Amino acid sequence: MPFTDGAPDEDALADAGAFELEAYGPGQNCNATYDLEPGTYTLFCIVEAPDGETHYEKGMRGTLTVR
Ligand SMILES: [Cu+2]
Repeated sequence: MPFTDGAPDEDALADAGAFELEAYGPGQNCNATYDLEPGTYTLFCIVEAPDGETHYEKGMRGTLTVR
């Protein structure tokens, strides 16, 4: 994962083809549609919590498989 000392390495993310989704608040649902090629995608949140850790570090991440 392109993180350095907990902070996202935005250049490495861009080089890896990362793109940003709209932010959603607690309890909200994502109703957007994305045109993705089949494959495995890593989802993670880089919002920084009040304690300085990113949500990624707190476990806000997952995998999406498009078939
Ligand atoms: Cu988050």
